Amino acid sequence: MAKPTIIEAFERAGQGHVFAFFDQLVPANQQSLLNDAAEIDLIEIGRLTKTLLSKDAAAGANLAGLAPAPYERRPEKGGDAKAWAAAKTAGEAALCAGRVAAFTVAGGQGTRLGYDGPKGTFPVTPIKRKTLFQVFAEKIRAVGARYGRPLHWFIMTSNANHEATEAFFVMHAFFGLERGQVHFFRQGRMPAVDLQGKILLESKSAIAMSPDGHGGSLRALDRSGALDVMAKAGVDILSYFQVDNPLVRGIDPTFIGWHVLRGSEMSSKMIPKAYASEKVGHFCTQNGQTIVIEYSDLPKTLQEEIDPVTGGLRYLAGSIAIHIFDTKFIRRMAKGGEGVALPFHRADKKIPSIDAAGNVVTPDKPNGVKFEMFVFDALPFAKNPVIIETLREDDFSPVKNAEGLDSPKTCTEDQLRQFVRWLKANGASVPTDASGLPPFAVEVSPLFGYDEDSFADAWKRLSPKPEIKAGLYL
Ligand code: UD2
Repeated sequence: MAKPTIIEAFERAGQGHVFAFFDQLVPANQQSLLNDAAEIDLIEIGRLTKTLLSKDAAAGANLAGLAPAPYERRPEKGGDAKAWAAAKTAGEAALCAGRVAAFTVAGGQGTRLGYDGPKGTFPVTPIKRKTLFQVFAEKIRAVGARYGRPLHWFIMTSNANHEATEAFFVMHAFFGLERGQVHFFRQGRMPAVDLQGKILLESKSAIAMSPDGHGGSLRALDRSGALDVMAKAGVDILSYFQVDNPLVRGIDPTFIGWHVLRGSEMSSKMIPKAYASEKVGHFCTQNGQTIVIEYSDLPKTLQEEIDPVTGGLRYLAGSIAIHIFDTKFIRRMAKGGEGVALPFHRADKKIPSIDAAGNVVTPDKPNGVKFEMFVFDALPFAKNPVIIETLREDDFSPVKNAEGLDSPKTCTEDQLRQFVRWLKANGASVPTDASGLPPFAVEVSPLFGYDEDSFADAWKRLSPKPEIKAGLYL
């Protein structure tokens, strides 16, 4: 049999070892190895190993001319109240016109949480133990009902969790959403390489492949046909959020309105960092462009630098991974072209693999490199990017770790505080401690109220008002 051309291409690229065991494999395994190989862009891998594995790459982020990025302050913090009100009106109009869809990136592995299964299937609410996916689904349903236009919801999965994610939605009848409104697609994969740039094998018949990062969502949205679905449905505004954050206002009219009124191609929310080393990205400017520098790339001195005018942190604006995209911008980024591409970041990892003799290697220190794209790296390519301030307590309480910071416990408590804030703002009396936490659990379904406005409306209609006590579920 003639040698498949793909094997020759790998040999020419210095990656012929990938097929070292090919002749020993049964035909089905040969095919699956060829399929893995077909996903790989050898030119891209060649470029990445040259640039990211070089000594210069270890120098870290370029900090020349870096400054904190400007952002729109909230009205109560000195921002322009009229502009915020106008944004809300514009955002509501976009929702009524059916221009908005929701987008959740859910391709991550959830390793830090130690949870086996798609992260979106993790239960988070205090009483009903609704999963992350159910919370988002109910918010999206409720927004659609409020503005009279059901929203499409796009969910990016990975090879590892795609089937399980779809099956979960089927099992739960799509949480009351129309089946045709929920769209799943897989993100792309990248091969891991060893420290010399050689592609690693997971087994004799499989390449060590891993998800290409949430930045891969832009090309996956294009490749999967999701952008075409949006175009057909008249959607040009895509609201992006992460699967780990049940507090997020996934669809926020005011944020949408800022995006629309500014003619922005990509907009982002910031929160003031709680402390200097908080693990969020930093909104900065450099050479007239807006960029995000990840916490791990910003030197400690800059993370801790004090602004002489405000007396607070100079690099205050934390990125909580909430963005809005113009769909034409996504298409442009996905197509790429001269100088238009998200960069890859290098992550050194312990990668289970086989060696040249075919023996299994279980490394105890990083033996290879994974390549990932970050979605916030699209910001410098966007026209008129706008960053708005949001309140942490209304937008951000992720579940990342099994214990301690950003854990199921802190997230449950933040949900409780939010429910109680809404109740109190509408005249109910609820005992709380100094942090706003009640001594018992209550829960508000997103279908009752998903933000302060929708809650206030539903509460007004409620007669008689219920007693606020342990176990109350609205
Ligand atoms: C991310 C941001 C950080 C901050 C924080 C807020 C990066 C590099 N850092 O940190 O700046 O905004 O979130 O919570 O993004 N995902 C995929 N496919 C992938 C990788 C990730 O879909 O290949 C999804 C994942 O399912 C999750 C989200 O992206 O929804 C964030 O992933 P993460 O947990 O790796 O991000 P983290 O916490 O390091």
